[in-house]
Amino acid sequence: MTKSEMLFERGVKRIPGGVNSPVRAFGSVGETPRFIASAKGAYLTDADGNQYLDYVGSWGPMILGHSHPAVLEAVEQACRKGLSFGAATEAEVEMAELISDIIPSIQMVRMVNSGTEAVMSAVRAARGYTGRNKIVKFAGCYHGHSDAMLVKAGSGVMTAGVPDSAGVPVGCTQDTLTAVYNDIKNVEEIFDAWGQEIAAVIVEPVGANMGVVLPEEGFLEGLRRICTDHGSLLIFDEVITGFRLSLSGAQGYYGIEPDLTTFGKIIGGGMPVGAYGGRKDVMEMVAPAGPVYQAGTLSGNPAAMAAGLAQIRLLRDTPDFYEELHRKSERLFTGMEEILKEAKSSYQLNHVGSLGCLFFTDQPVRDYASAKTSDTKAFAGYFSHMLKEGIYLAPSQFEAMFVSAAVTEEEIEKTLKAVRKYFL
Ligand code: KE4
Repeated sequence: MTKSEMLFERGVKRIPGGVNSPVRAFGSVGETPRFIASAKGAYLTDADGNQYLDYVGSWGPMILGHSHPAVLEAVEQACRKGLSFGAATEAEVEMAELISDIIPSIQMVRMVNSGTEAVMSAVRAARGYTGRNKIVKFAGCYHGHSDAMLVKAGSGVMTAGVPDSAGVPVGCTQDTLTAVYNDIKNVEEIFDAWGQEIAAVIVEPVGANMGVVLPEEGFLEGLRRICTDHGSLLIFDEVITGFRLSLSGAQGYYGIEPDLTTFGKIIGGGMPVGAYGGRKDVMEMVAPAGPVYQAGTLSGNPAAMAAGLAQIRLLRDTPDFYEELHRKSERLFTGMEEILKEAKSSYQLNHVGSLGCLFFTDQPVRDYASAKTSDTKAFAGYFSHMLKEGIYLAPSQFEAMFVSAAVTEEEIEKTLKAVRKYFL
């Protein structure tokens, strides 16, 4: 038995499914989850000493690669001063200033401890500010596991959302309406039916939880127009795209200004951090400035702020960081497209910046329904092949490839060689 197998066997006895987050169980790819012992640069090392070239990057945070010396140094220094005070610190002010100086739509920001918490709080702020209850989300977009977001689309625009998880009372989802990604007409129908009751639309500006699905021309612009016209707030969930697609995330990349934005992952540099922010008049509704309550013992934790500040400053100050990351990513993804073409495969590869996804379907993937036509068994076969070749992909067809700055040209060629070996 490998160490990972032994650890998994032990883990399942004491942890639900043996993991602390479901996707880590490798359930949809039929492999034993690899228990990771350490990581450096572009590589993970598992408990058996096997090395993998990492295209998950902890689901996004490790955009610089693992164990970046400047980030580790900043955290070590912060830890020596104490781990947590439950009191205001200079680092939190610096973090709020850094994020709001970089992103034009962010006038105020509140730190929390996860993307889930950021979304839950932003939705509450939007409801508090507008005095309305309904929220529109999109099928296939994932916004963390707060009750109101765990919803299955009700059939037709008139029906309220039904819970998509056990333990979620219908009362928590009845105000969540589900629309079709890239379908502005559907959003207009929902607003025709509920317009004055809709507090906000929340959207992943690039879908990255149904695999990678790009916003089509006019989609994000349409959401911006519709929200403005109806006095609803537009919330960009940039937990994945924030500081990834550009220094100003997807809103900078596509030039659309949301009213609120949620962050996670990259802003924590690998430590548990989330944040939500945006218009001052909305954020001043949040306690203790205003009547919308939200709190957190470890929000703005000093060690986590040190990691986030170090990482964001590196992204801001490294010349041509995003140009270089996108150039390498483009080489990888277009290289994969060429292999698919040579193999006369009709599989679909969606990519933007350092995010990409190979869909095992011959249909263009533009929303959740088309993503779901993918052959997940075929994906599992590809996943296992790549793992054997030492390439660590997200263990699910409906996740993204995350390219980090630590991946070199040689490693991209090594990846393409492994892809070629599978398809040709
Ligand atoms: P967390 O609570 O996991 O920090 O963030 C929730 C979240 C919110 N919004 C978006 C767009 C997200 O992608 C996420 C979390 N992403 C998943 C990966 N698809 C996290 C991986 C996991 O659940 O273990």
